[in-house]
Amino acid sequence: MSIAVVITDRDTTDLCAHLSRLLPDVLIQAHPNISDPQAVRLAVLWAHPPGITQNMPNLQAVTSMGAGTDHLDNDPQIEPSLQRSRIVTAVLKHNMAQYVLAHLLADHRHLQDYRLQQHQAQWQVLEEDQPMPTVGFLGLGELGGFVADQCQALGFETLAWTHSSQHPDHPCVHGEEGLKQVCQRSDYLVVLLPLNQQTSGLINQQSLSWCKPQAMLINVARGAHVVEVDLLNALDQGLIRHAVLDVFATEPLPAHHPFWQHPKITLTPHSSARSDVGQTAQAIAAQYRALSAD
Ligand code: OXD
Repeated sequence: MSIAVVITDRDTTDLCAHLSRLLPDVLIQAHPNISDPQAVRLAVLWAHPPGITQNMPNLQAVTSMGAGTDHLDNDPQIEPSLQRSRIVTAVLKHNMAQYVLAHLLADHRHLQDYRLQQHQAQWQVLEEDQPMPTVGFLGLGELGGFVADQCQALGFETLAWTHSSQHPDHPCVHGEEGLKQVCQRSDYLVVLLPLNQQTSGLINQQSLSWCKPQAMLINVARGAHVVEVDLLNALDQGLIRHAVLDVFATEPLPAHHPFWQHPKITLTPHSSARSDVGQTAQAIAAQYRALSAD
């Protein structure tokens, strides 16, 4: 019995070593050295070559190494009969909340402006006595819900656009009218949706035109949620004030992409919420043990 670790965008030596310690009787095979594909019962996939599971005839389950599962959904050769899961560790959730709050608080508390004032030896309070801003969430799943909780704990108002679910602490709206409401009411609009046919291109000319001119967009989901040219136009026309982007249609972001130099864009290299190796290995081992117990 074996686990295949098919993760192509980072070194997996540590992860495999952790797994071997947790599951000493299980053969851990790391891509591209999968010498016994027949033995594989669980495949851990991230940025995997599509079709890779085709030659694992005894595969029972696939799991995404992260929160997103679009790479599983987009691989038509993953048999529908296979169990699918994902790995959302506590570290991943904390990192995501830290990332969103770091940008939100830096903006809300004028950190950049105070830094400029400091250079000019200027003493001026920028905070005004105003209601706390509203953070709108597109998507309120495991990650969105956690980040929304942290925002609320710091006094921000929250509002969420969900498919149909309600939440005890965060008001939720649905459908096109709901999307319009969230865009219209949010000072910060956080995208934390799964990527699928319904959500691809959701941040487009129309939804951006519903936003407040002072709104900040924070996309930590997938690049394909945003129609890039529409975002550039919206920023240039002042439909929104700023965009914080951690994910892009093409990653790494090509060297000549207009996002790099845009004064109203802050970007990071898909670094918002990485998980740690220890917790990831524990989660994979638990999924494997559950399979073997079936
Ligand atoms: C994830 C990611 O889906 O890091 O976990 O993008």
